[in-house]
Amino acid sequence: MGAASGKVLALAGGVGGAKLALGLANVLPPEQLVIVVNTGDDEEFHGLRVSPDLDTVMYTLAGLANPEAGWGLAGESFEALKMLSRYGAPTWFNLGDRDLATHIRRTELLRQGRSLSEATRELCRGLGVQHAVAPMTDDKVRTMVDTVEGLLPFQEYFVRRRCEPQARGARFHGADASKPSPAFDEALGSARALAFCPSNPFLSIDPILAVGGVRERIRAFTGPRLVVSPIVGGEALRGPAAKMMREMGRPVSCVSVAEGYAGLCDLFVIDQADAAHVDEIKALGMAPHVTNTVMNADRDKTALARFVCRLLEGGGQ
Ligand code: FO1
Repeated sequence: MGAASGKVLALAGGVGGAKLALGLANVLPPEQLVIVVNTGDDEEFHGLRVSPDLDTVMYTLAGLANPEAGWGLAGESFEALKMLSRYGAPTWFNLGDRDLATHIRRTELLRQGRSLSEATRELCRGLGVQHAVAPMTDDKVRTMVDTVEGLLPFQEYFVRRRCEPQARGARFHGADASKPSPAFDEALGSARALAFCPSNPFLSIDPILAVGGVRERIRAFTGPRLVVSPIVGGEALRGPAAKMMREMGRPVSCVSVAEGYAGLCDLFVIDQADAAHVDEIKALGMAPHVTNTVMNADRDKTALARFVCRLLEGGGQ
């Protein structure tokens, strides 16, 4: 990334986040990038600690992710799950045979007293991931989706109920008492730039912002702060972001996303399909930048990451 020094702090959750994280890892050397990941989706299944967004980022950076699903491992089998089902265990959350090894190892490390940050470092080492991947916090924060049926734990809403219950918002249990992980804390103090990946703002980014002190520190962050909109042409590329916006009575557009980032973002990247919205984004006090943000192929991820890095270097477009 030219002569720029210092790290870019990327905030990510879910599949869209992992895609841009991979692009950034293709463009920036390990000493210039730290990827901080949402852990509000974490859950315990069969006595094992599962950290879906951390795993999605790790597997994506390791080149092991299932490209169709976006989560889990490519070429996965589910024999252990079938066996669990024979024993009457609930199997609505699809844990693959090889994926289970990740959760077994993480759980063992946590039981030995290691932090989630340390466990993640060890898992990344095993997978050959060279860029720093860290949880948002080592404390327990759990996303609860506020639905017309009441509060639902994130995976219950997302996987078991397929995002069907009408949502009114989300709460992040434990967030008030939580603190940023050591890598996040350090990056908030020393990174030269900050990028919000195109992740669901309510379910993937808000939990990161809810960690103790994080929102205030990002408000006060002195380097450039950039957001890539996860809403393209009035729809979410995947996941329930657009459905949730509708249910919460907000227009489904990149402008609604931008409104949520007021005071936290200087540069707002939107897709060509949304070029008509640049003036509304300017009116929110952010500099709009238009490019292709749809990341199907690896070259799209790298191209978007290059665009982001140029903006963060002050090169503009
Ligand atoms: N998502 C699903 O839609 N169905 C699943 O059965 C499922 C299993 C799963 C197992 C391991 C893992 O790391 C992720 C998994 N996910 C599954 C994805 C995950 O629930 C969501 O993608 C994230 O939490 C949202 O960002």
